[in-house]
Amino acid sequence: MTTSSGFRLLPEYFDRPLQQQLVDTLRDLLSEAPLFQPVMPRTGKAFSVRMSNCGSLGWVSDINGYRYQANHPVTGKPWPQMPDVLRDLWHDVAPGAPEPEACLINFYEPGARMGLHQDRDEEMFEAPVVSVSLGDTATFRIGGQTRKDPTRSMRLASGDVVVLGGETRLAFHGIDRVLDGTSTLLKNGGRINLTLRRVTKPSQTS
Ligand code: MD3
Ligand code: FE
Repeated sequence: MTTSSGFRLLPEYFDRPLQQQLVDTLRDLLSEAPLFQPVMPRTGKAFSVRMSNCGSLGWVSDINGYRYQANHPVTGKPWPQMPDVLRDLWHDVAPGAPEPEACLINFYEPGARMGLHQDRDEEMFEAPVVSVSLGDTATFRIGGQTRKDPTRSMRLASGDVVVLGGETRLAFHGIDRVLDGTSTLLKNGGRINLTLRRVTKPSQTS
């Protein structure tokens, strides 16, 4: 098992027709596994982002904490399968990494944001996180491994893929804002972000 290779931005990895196909695929998927409203552990304060997942595991946040689980928190059903187009992306940009288990689907309405945080609910950090942006452009902020490290800002546009491996895997990051009217992909505006992850340590074989 290999991996790592810091931060990679692949601008417009998906061209417009493929973005449209992805949105169509996501529409079907979200009818099976509807967006839910996550809340912060302890405080119960709602996120401004709504979420769903596909793959064998999904990330959820509720009053009790953050965790990965096999079932949708509202319907109780298993998450839908990860579409082939996302598996193919993973194999292309994370060759040699164990198979992805979770794809978190974040939906940002105009005005939604995501505060600076680290992603550390997974059991392994050797595999990268792979992100796909669809719809309106977002201002993305990324810093270092501690909250006080300096941050830089960049734009993520529709079709862009980001691969976060190596030391950037544990970097603080967030979405400052979604820029209204910057894409025509989603009829009612807003932004979708997909994050593909390996959650569990692969079992030793051979
Ligand atoms: C940098 N999502 O779901 S994607 C998240 O656009 C999340 O919805 C943002 O942060 C979004 O946890 C950012 C780009 C991204 C994803 C994972 C990272 C950047 C990352 C993990 C480590 C460092
Ligand atoms: Fe994150």
